Amino acid sequence: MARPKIALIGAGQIGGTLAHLAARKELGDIVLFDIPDFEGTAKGKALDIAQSGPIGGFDASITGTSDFADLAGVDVCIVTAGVPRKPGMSRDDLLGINLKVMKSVGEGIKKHAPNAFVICVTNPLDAMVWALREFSGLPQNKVVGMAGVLDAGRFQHFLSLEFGVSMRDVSAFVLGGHGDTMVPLTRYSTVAGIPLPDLVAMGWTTQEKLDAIVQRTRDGGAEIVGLLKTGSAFYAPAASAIEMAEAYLRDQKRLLPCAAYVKGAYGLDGLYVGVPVVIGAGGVERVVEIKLNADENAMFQKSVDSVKGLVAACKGIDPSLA
Ligand code: A3D
Repeated sequence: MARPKIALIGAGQIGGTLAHLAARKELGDIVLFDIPDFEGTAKGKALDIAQSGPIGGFDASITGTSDFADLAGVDVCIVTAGVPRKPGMSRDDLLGINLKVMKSVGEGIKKHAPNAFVICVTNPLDAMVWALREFSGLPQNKVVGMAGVLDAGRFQHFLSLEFGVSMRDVSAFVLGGHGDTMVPLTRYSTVAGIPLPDLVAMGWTTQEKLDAIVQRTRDGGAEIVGLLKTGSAFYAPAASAIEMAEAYLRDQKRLLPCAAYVKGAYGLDGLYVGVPVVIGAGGVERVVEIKLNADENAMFQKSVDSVKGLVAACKGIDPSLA
């Protein structure tokens, strides 16, 4: 059987890290794609990673290109093409420029990789994954956005610091859009199965500290943008997208928070937003609808409204989406 083929659209900070992680995990052969001006970057990173194979003990074909035709036969496509934030910018400030990028990439995928499972990472995430799906015309269950795995990872990390326990024993649950309105769900987040509200009652932390951790999670991306000054986070975003790609390629049936197309569940009538989903060989195989209490539902609805606003803005910019 042929090895899976993975295309990474955008050979920047996340794209390069994705290529390295995918190669180290031997997920398949890798094509790193960028625009013609950055074809050298794609080819250079591909060559550099390939040369680390004999040292790191992995084997994969890794090539760089700016030709969409090289996407033929791709099984998984991870899209990071576009521009990242600079200090002081919100993710939503990227909308106009990255929408044009989604159009070019979506049309390329439609023509050359129509059978791929597509994971979008480009911001503002929930609107860009919707636009990418529209431009590519792929089935909704084959196009998904990465945000929740990263947001949950950030939440888990901060919780493990607060409790002084291994990150492995912390499980976190987030819902909603990727942005200031994301909804970290403390009730469904646990340390070795003990829900966070119980840990507050047990005196492991206080509600105030927990609230501060929730806020730091929401601001997790901005904290890193402020430190880096020249771009945004890329190691953890890449690791998160690889986890989703692996779930699909290895039919793992992982239950992961992703920006998925929701129609019917959560009272939504066709919107990409962060919800728990099962990812396996069928792509997004199931949207998991959990019961929300009144407070959680209010936060989720706020997030949904903000995503709807961004989708409307996309339609305003590009009439072909209306
Ligand atoms: P960066 O290092 O600038 O890489 C982006 C690459 O995309 C560059 O190499 C560009 O040349 C390339 N590019 C631009 N236009 C096109 C095009 N039309 N076709 C193909 N390639 C193109 O950015 P990055 O890797 O740090 O971030 C990439 C994106 O991910 C940005 O939009 C970030 O905001 C976003 N991001 C999302 C998250 C989420 O959790 C959702 C986290 C971190 C970053």
